[in-house]
Amino acid sequence: MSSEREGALGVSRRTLLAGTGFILGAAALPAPAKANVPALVIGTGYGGAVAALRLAQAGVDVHMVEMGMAWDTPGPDGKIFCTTTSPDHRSYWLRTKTKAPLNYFLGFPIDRDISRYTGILDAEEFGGITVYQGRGVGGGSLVNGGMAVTPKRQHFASVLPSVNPDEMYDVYYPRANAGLGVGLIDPAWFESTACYQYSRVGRKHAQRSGFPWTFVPDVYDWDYMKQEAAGTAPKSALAGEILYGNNHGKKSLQKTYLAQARATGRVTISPLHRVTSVTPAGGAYTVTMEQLDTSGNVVAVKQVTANRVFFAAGSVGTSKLLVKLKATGALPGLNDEVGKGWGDNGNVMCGRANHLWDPTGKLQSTIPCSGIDNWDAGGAFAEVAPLPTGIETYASFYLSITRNPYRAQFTWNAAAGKVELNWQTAWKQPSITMAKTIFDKINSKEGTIYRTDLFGVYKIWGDHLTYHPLGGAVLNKATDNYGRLHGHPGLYVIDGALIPGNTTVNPFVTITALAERNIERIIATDL
Ligand code: FAE
Repeated sequence: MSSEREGALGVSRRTLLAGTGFILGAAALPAPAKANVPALVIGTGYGGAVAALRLAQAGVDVHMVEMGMAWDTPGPDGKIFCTTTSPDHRSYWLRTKTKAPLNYFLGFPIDRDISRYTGILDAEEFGGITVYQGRGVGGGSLVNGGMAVTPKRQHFASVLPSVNPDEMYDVYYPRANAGLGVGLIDPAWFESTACYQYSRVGRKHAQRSGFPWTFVPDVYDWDYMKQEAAGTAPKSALAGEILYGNNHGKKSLQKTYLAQARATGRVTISPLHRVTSVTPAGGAYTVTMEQLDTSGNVVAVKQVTANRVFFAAGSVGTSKLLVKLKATGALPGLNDEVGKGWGDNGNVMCGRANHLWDPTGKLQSTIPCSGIDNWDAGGAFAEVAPLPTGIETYASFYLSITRNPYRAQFTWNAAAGKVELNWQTAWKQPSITMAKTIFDKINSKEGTIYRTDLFGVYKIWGDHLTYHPLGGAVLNKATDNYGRLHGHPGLYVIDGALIPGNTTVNPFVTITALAERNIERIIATDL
């Protein structure tokens, strides 16, 4: 990691060249600059990281293009990432005000002004929903809670109906879990540590109402968290870090798949480069990209020729690119499934107000470690989530993943020159109904009520957002059964866009495992 400080205009060119070995960042090159690469990966999240590592291990040189920053250089405060309690310019992607998922407290708005910067969390607004996504080298792994959940095998047919479950559960889920560094909290420590009192209260309430409660694995380094609690290591999960990055403890992709990919010597990365077009070029593809400064201005336009292009820009990023490229005639062979089958993984949030004799603790680890599983009976799996405010709130907070049936479509609005999503606000109602199968019962049993001060003035449900966008280029529909896009040999989708809207649990283990499966086949047969 470089010790060079980030200046007002962001990470220096020298730092990036040294830190990431990237080949396209040289602003001195005349624009458009031309280069040739065997394989180009758009995006550096889970799908992209798996593709890059496995291609490199197979001897293929890979270039990765990432619209967000490298996040490898400390800011003026000596830290790479800012906390949720003091968000600064690093927190949001090109916003002048924060847009916190939980945007009210005690009925008061908590969002604050920030300077516009290529920050780490994008709250991307469509007509009916705000979609939160990570921006930077590591994609969603930079901002997420690290909850690493493999769906129950009996539910897998509803997640990826065209994929053989045996190969997933015997080979690719284990491979993904190993590659990501997934682990479980020490159950004995869980029982004793102050920072999971909120989770123990969640368990007590779930079990008293007869719901199955379960530990949830995570990629956070649990031994490190014990050291945080003991005061022997700098705090991250215990200092309100999540959403805008964790300075310590979390095994993001930067520390796992991407570190391994770089170690092969075959992978280069261009941060702050946004792909805008991919067009056929005599058996290969011309990839056009804009280089951004840290205010979001385009400072150069570049073109690269690639033999193979992997779309790994995330469900929204990949879908937006493909829908635009099909509609504008750049990739005319794409089929009509492109843009379809998008879902929000049924995300909905709520809080419950506990009795004064049932505190959840003023110290709360930001890393959730448990959930309430009412999927089979009620269609909801609820994370027992933290409210790391630093004060006692007497609140229990939950993010539910539900069996929401609605699927939206991305379309190209030629007049506006942008891609739109037709998700409707009212489509969250089934998710609320399913979440209520858990929380109405708990409230009734405990004699408690819903919190109404967390998402607005007297608003119970956080139903305006998702953390888990899925679909838009669905496996075996927009692509073949291994992610090869129909109509354009050499183009692949390898991220959450492949998954048709729901994974029954948190999605990144499934995205990683599916990418492992698909890239193995692609390397064996296409290269
Ligand atoms: P993703 O990780 O989003 O990576 C796509 C990358 O492509 C990003 O780095 C983009 O900046 C980049 N990109 C997009 N467009 C372009 C372009 N045109 N040119 C260049 N680069 C581009 O995709 N999931 C879990 O399983 N457990 C959790 O605990 C969890 N918590 C979450 C908490 C939050 C706040 C959020 C936002 C998400 C959470 N998720 C969680 C979801 C998870 O992070 C997400 O499903 C994966 O990151 C999606 O992986 P992909 O590889 O599809």
